[in-house]
Amino acid sequence: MLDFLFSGWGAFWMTLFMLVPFAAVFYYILRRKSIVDPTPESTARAKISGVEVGWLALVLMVFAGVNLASLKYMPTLRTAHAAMRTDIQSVDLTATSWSYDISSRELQAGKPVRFSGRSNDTMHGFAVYHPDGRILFTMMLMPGLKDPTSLIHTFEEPGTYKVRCLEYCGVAHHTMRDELVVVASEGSAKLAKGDTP
Ligand SMILES: [Cu+2]
Repeated sequence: MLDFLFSGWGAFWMTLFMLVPFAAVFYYILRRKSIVDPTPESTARAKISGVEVGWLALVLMVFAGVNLASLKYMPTLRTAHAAMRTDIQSVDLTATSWSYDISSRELQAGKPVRFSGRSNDTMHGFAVYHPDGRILFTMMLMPGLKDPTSLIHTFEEPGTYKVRCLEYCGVAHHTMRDELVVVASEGSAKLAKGDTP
């Protein structure tokens, strides 16, 4: 069931479903004012402004609350935190039609990786997929930039992560693939063997 919600059609039906309450309220007001009682509104002005202020306050509170609660999920903040760590791994990559030159294809889980990418000829992408098929992130590599495009990501689990180009770059674009192998970090490997940390 949950898997369906994360598919394209799932998202489509969920969006439609979320519009149902709005449609119902809209219909209710329309019907009340055009069929049940078409006379001018009898509610006192003062009462309406009180309701409006309360409503506005509620909306602002929800807005501020949701934003504050979701701050920690912002990629920029995660990146800033990861960039401060001293055990960061660096990977330089260069895209040339239709392959990648990657400085290291073996990475450790649990330690941030800074990907710095360039393109030698045209626009390329560098998208990394979790072994279960989820896309983790994608980078857009533009040719002719002075500095590399960079992004920091921390792999949580060991496994083979597929890389694909997600920017159309010519006739062999679909063959532009690679792989990264994420291994358990030295620290976690010790723990797995049952040693004390
Ligand atoms: Cu491509």
